[in-house]
Amino acid sequence: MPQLSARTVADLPPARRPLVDRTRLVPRILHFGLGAFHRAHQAVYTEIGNHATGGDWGIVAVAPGSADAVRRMRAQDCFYSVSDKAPGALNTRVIGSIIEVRHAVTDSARVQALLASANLGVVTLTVTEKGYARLAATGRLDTTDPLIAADLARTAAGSAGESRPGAGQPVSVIGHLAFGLAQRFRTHQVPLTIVSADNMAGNGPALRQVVLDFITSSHWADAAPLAAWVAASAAFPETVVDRIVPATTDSERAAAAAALGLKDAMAVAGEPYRQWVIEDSFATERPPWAAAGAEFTADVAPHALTKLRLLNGAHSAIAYLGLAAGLDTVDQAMNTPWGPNLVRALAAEVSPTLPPGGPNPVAYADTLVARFANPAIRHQLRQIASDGSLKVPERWLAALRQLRHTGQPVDTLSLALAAWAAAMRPDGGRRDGISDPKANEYAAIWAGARSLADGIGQVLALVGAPDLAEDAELTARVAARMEALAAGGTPIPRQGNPVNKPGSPAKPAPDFRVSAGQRTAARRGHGPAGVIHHAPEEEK
Ligand code: CS2
Repeated sequence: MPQLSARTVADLPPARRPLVDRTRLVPRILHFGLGAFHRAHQAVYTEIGNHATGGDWGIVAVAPGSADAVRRMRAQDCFYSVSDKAPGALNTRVIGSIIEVRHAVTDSARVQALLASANLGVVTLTVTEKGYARLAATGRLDTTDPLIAADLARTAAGSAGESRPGAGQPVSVIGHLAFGLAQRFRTHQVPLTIVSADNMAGNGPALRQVVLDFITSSHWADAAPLAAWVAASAAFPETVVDRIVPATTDSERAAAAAALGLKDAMAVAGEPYRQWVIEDSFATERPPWAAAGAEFTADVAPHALTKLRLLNGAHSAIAYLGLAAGLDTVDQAMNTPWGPNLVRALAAEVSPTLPPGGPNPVAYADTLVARFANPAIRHQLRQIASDGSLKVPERWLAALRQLRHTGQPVDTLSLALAAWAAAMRPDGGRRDGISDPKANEYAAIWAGARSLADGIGQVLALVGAPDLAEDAELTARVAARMEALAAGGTPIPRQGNPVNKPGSPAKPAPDFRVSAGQRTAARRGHGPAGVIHHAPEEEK
């Protein structure tokens, strides 16, 4: 079978071909993170927006980690397909909005040249929480992170506050942004808009902070005026992105090939749903994303916190509880009695922490139940369970802190924390395939913990929540949940669950335990869960 490429794409039927003629696009967006999520989200918005408006916004996508995706994209002239997977229906189309791919390390000079170019107005990022190199406790830049430390050392290469060409090009994402902004400041001073599309509360301000921290920690003689210019002239809008796009499986690549009649090593598949809410605070012209359905708004926080605490929060809870129950994918968990109940119980529990102006939490949870149950999407629990040390604080701990301050119930979050803490123990059972930058620290904690509650406290302190670590009632409660889980089951909390009408006697909650029969039923009709062929991509 021939491979997807500039030559073969021309022979596809119109319904499978890109919407936009690639030759009219120019590099106007630089994107960090070449993972499945970007390819199925921002690249699609850009494609549809260009089509709707006649725009010429081309994306240069930079892979921060492995160069493997760069090679595979280049082999097919940067074309790849996106399959929308509704239950029982598959729609596959080639996307052409990525016009060039680069590797952050080996193509650093080209990435810097683009960042310095006055024609480039927008930078976007999907580099996962890890890519920001933030300190867990403060959110400030971790200047001891090896990539950051090396890039900071490179700022000493030029004596007069300049990064001489070739004297030391940056390799980290934050280093690239700071070096690029420095070049703009020292030349034309055209502003730049830098858009984080990662799952962090206040992702725009968080990014702004680490970029400014890099500049003020640099050896550049002009660091102070540069920082002042960045603070005044660069925009870091907050955004919330949403689309469930698991790592592509071999069977999804095969389905894409069958639909196209062409091999596509970079095929992605996701749910049909997509959403993008963007703070309307650009320093430069906006790409035509609104024409593709993105919503520009003054206040993103209610949307962002709802998505983070309900969707991502439920995802992580399902991941750790589902793995403990012997399941593999999110839709399997939604096929158990406890899956939908967990989503609704969590939504009810955290809803008091959400600012007004966002979606209705009960309706939102109902939508989540349907999205998570999509049998065409086999989202591996292990993928979601990875990097919990960075995800859990964003998804659960901020809400937990608020609820503890106001003395409100935290039963569901306690259960979720117990499943997470248990999964991070060296004897945590089905841990294979779960990666976490703090894995060694977890192992050391559990090797020396005096008790379960002590271990939980240490884990909470490790991920930046020393206040919660000192909450003895909380750690005791989580420890009790861990014991119940180890004993084979614990109920999903009933309290606050919207399935129980106010005033009516609480319905008995389904038992969390999943019997072998239920597990078989949950998996029925799915066949093997799908093999992740390539190592999970570093970028989401
Ligand atoms: C997931 C997210 O992998 C994960 O941790 O929770 O990637 C989730 O699928 C997306 O944020 C949905 O928009």
